[in-house]
Amino acid sequence: MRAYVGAGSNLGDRKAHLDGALARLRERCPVRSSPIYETVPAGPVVDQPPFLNAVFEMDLGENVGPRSLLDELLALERAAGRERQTPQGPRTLDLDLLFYGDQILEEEGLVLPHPRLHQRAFVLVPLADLNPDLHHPVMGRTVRELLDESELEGAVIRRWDRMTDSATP
Ligand code: PH2
Ligand code: MG
Ligand code: MG
Repeated sequence: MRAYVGAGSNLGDRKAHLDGALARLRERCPVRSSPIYETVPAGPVVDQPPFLNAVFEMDLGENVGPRSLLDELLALERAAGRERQTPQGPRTLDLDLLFYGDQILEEEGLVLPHPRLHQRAFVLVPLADLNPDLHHPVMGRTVRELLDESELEGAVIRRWDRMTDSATP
């Protein structure tokens, strides 16, 4: 079972927050990371610092279930000192479950695939680095097609970590 996680940070040591989350996730299963990008804040809160964003591809092996994976992600956010104040506002660490296999789900607090991912360059660009042929089961498009066809927010400013070996597990 494969899951994709969108990671973002725009408070404190942004790179350390992403690296820390990746290290913790790798304690449970193999994880591939996209490159890290610096991105323009998207959404209603315009006046906030730029984000670092990446996407993680988790090879879960067993089917732990999307709810239990989400709980683990939220625990990592809390461990990074995340405080929930302004919705879509600044945060030390944001870990969004983007895809859980090809499951489609609409529950309280958990919608799969993530309901805004197809509008966000800061998700689609790193996702395309990992798997451009990944199929979005609701949009009926691959990640590459979504990236090429859609009007996107959250533009990528630059690659942040050209020097690291982030594509290897
Ligand atoms: N996350 C948000 C709102 N806006 N913008 C960028 N560039 N990157 C994010 O991760 C992000 C955002 C809410 O989670
Ligand atoms: Mg988010
Ligand atoms: Mg979130």
